[in-house]
Amino acid sequence: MKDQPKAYVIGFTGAPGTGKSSLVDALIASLRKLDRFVAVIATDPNSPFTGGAILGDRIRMQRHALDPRVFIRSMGARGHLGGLSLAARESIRLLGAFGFDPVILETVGVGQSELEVAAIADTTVVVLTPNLGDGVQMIKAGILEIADIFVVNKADLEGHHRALTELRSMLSLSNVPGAPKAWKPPIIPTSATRSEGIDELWAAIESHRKYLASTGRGERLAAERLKEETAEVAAEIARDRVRRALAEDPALAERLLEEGTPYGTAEEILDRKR
Ligand SMILES: Nc1nc2c(ncn2[C@@H]2O[C@H](COP(=O)(O)OP(=O)(O)OP(=O)(O)O)[C@@H](O)[C@H]2O)c(=O)[nH]1
Ligand SMILES: [Mg+2]
Repeated sequence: MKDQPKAYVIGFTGAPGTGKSSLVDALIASLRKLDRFVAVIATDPNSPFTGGAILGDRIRMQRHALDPRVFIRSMGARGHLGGLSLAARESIRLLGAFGFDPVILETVGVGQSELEVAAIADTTVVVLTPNLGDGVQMIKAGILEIADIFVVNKADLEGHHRALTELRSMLSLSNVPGAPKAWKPPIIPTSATRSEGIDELWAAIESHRKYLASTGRGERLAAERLKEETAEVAAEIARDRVRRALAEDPALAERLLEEGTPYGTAEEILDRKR
């Protein structure tokens, strides 16, 4: 495991249409100039299949489609063991082993999905736009804690300056007293469609990566993640065993219905020798 090449994982999250795919597309172009092999996994937690918005994502990154050193795939939520995050983590490991670095994860920030991205990514980029309506909502939803970097995209649109100012003041207000945080999430203005601010964004990602490496925080987080993933996989395996046992053993299922003892029955099934 220690000898396996491991991809650095960058998560992009933000409200629908903030420009995540456009930013990733611009970033891929910069990274290809550095001769990096880049992989992108676009996930849509709302979609059972890979279509709809995700199709738009693929089109947005079309110009890289024929480059063998760029890997772009979409994932829907259903049909994966334990849902999206387990499937994404397994894919990231494989892509890392194949020499892709970084792996970029794009997820629409709705509900829990941005928290899932943050749990997987080494660096989480939260994308906002001058229409800070969505910004304020995101911040209410606890996005503040998960952002390692804020991007205010669509710098070419009116209201961008105000959006930056608002976000800055929101961030300074939210500074709760106590130990100062070692990492202060920078705010990067970008225009994805004009490819502006992309180098600054990459520089911010690099400096976050260096921060994680130099403080040992990256290693601690990776260890925590591996443990948590193992627990999630174990839960999935257990769930599967219990479902199968109940389906294959009508007597057991009947006894469960009579006695109404889910805990006891679950333990009984998991205690069985396989
Ligand atoms: N003016 C302007 N428009 C942009 C910019 N970046 C993206 N857009 C446009 O915003 C729209 C949405 O861009 P996407 O990159 O698909 O946004 P997204 O966040 O990936 O969207 P979802 O995946 O559907 O959540 C497209 O029409 C883009 O052309 C920008 O910097 N400036
Ligand atoms: Mg997109």
